Amino acid sequence: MNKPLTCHNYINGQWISAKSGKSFESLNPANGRECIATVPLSGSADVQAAVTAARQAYQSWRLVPAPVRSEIVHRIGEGLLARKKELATLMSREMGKILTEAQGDVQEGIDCAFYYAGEGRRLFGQTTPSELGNKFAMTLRMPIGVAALITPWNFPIAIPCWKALPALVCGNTLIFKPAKDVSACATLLTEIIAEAGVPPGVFNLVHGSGEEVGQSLTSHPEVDLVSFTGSSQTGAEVAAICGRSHKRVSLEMGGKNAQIVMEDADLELALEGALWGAFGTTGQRCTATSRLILHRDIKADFTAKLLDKTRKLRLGAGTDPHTDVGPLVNEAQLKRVKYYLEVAQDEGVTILTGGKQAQGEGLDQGYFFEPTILDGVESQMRVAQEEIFGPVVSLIEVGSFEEAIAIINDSRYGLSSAVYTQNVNRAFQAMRDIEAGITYINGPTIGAEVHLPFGGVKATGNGHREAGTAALDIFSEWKTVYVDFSGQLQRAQIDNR
Ligand code: TXE
Repeated sequence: MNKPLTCHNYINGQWISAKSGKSFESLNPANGRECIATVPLSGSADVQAAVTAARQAYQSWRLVPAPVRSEIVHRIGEGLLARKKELATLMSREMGKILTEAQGDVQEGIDCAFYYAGEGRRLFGQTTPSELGNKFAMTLRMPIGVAALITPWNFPIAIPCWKALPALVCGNTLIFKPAKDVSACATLLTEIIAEAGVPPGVFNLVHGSGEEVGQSLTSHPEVDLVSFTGSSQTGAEVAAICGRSHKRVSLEMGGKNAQIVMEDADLELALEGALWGAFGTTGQRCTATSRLILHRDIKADFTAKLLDKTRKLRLGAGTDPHTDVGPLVNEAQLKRVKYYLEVAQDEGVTILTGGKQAQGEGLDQGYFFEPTILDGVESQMRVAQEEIFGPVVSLIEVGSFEEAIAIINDSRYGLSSAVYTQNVNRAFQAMRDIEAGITYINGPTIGAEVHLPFGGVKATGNGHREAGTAALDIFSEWKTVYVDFSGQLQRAQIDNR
């Protein structure tokens, strides 16, 4: 076991402990006895210090030209690249995802940095003719102010980068509140951001719980914007608080993503997609495949093959290169998945494989759950409607393409979706008719790229999109500017009629 790290808050360019002097431990989910880091248990006094620093820094940061801000973001990308292996190993130990996926998580942060570094030289507005003579009209992107970034544990580097990097390029100052389970990863990311030359107060890190630090941030009158990723329940609470105080709030929440496999699909391809979508990251992705909607003509064949492949998946610590499926992130997630297996049994579902906590050598001290396939699931059942967030996939049989589309849309969520078919007409109908922010044709429900918008409809989001140029709309306000060079009063809609 490695010696535990000692994490600090990062406020106004200083690494400091919580004012309370209290701390908590971040544990290895593959071995709950191993402490990865001791972390400050912060409270509202620490939030206040961070908000004061961010408010003050905002006055100068907003005036730094965006291309200069984006050079710093570029250096963050270089820092992430240089420490990719170190970050991925730490992530694998602290959060449990397997090394290759942890490297992918860091790579997403790197891609994000280099992408937004470029955006700093664009941040395009519009110029457009005025309806009046000798008058000029244009739009400019303005920063919003102090932004709180509240992030979950499932993408410890990628999600904070998705938020922080466009927010910095747009000229905001930030307070980062990571999930407690990934405090060490958040600290290392902050170290990289600080070393890239972000001025004191522009980027602040406050560790601690959602109830204390998260709520203090969302209700603080001098926080102008909250960007949140997490559960739909917490997201709704955050949105209610922000709504009352007129804060901008962007929410990226749960999913109940489905993959449709039609009778004309390339079955081997669909199988690989299903396996990766359902069990990658131990099913703990907001875009994970938790429903497989299978045409009755291929269901038996597909299910038999899926079962065979699922049974061969090797469970273990994410740091072991032979592992296919790592642990769940913490005890609460393990309890949640176990609870849904009880629900499945009450609903009369057949458990084809898995269904229980995994036992065996190397597994007993961790939060491991066997990859699970539920059969005979009907769309209105709770296991088909509620986000489980674990290695559990439900099989739903359909008799037609229309039925498959109706079932995929029979959800309060609408994040990702996938359709496997060789029929181009069906592919285009799916793109048009599926109620989701993302649709993959002949690819699994996971696999977002940083230059395209990411987010969902219904209870998944609140209309915003992360990544791509869409993220700039979260972190900036439009200002419309008119310049009248006629030297006289010109009344729009009146003097030119
Ligand atoms: O999420 P929370 P949890 C879903 C998934 C999972 C469930 C619970 O279904 O099983 O949520 O996970 C902070 N005010 N997703 O409990 O509570 C919290 O500290 C302000 C899907 O981890 O939503 C953390 O930093 N902040 C999701 C962040 O919010 C608060 C990824 C998310 O925590 C707060 C994670 C409050 N009152 C979980 N309470 C996805 N979309 O990928 C908590 N937080």
